[in-house]
Amino acid sequence: MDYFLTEEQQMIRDLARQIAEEKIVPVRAELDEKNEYPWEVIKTLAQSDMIGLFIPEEYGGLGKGCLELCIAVEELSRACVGVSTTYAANALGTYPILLFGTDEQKKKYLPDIAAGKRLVAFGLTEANAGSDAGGIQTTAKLEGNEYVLNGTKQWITNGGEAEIYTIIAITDKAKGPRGASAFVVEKGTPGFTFGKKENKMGIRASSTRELIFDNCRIPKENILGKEGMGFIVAMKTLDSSRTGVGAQGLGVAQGAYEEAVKFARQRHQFGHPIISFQAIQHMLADMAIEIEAARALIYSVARYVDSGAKDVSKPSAMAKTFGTDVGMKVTTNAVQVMGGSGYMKEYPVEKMMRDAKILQIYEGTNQIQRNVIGQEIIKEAARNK
Ligand code: COS
Repeated sequence: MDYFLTEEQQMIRDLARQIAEEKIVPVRAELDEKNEYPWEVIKTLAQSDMIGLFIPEEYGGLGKGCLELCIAVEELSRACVGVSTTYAANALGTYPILLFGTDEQKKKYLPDIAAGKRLVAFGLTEANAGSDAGGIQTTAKLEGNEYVLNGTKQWITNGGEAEIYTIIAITDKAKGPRGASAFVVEKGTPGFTFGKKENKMGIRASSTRELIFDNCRIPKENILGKEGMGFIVAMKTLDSSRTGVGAQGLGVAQGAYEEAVKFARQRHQFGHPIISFQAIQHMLADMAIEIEAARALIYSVARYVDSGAKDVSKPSAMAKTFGTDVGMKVTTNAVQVMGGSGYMKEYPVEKMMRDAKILQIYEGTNQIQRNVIGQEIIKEAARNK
């Protein structure tokens, strides 16, 4: 299929693929086994200007949009979702600054982020606030010229490794979700520490930690947007990033499919390569259809986002849900095509299947995405009545 990518978009895809093949594929199993953060890959991505892909040129980035970011994420995910999570979570953490930061805040943080000098993490989730993002309990109280943060964020990607954290905290308890605000907190600020690194089923190259705020004082200028806008900052951030999660599902599906095809050509049973059997061909055909459908949807949504469309909640939730459901289905079927070999760590598909699972869970479970889509359907129906 030809998606009519521009020459520049093709160059981004080729560069991301080259980095994935040369720098990620050789080390992915070891990073997974050792639960090790991919600093070497991050350095390469930074040197190749890939980290600043989506950051405007005036702040040192390449000024590209959602489609280019999705293409890069897809290629990295084709090799390793642990690495692509690290890369994509950096964009997730940056969106609150990009979307809601003042020019001063952007000048302060974005050039270092674009250069890959300082990584970013997004802190919304808490022990008692996962799907119910409005239920966060971390507080930020204004005292003189400072906000004082107290509370614990859970399961934060890039936690501990990132230097810059965009944090959602409650400034006015009485107002519920409308009493939330967004802040930038820098690593090293007194009162800000990290919990243990989580031991996960998949995406083990990425780090996931608690962020602990114990009377952590930050300058009041670190607020993003105004007091009370935190929930909207979080929702708009997730609207911006979810298409990229769909691209992770697409990439891991593509990687697993290629492994399954390669294996099915080599593996002989009953005197023939197993790819000659209709049972296998039908499985591969379904995988190919699902991958192409996911790519068509994700690229279209990304182009829609890049058109400057105002409300992208529904399409980005669709791209996230479909892309990641395809990721899970195709990786599972790749293991099935490869049988016992697919289940062994000698082949990459068992890791791909473990990695794919989180994509249906993080940045809003696929059930929450369907709720978001459902709410939009209700609104559209009311408008068209
Ligand atoms: N853009 C702008 N505004 C939005 C919005 C969006 N995408 N989504 C919701 N809002 C607004 C609503 O319009 C509403 O505004 P008003 O109070 O003015 O009416 C407000 O935010 C609250 O919205 P809602 O009532 O829908 O909030 P809920 O508490 O019911 O939660 C869901 C909505 C479930 C969609 C939200 O909590 C969510 O996305 N949860 C998943 C969180 C997540 O992705 N976590 C992953 C961790 S981050 S990696």
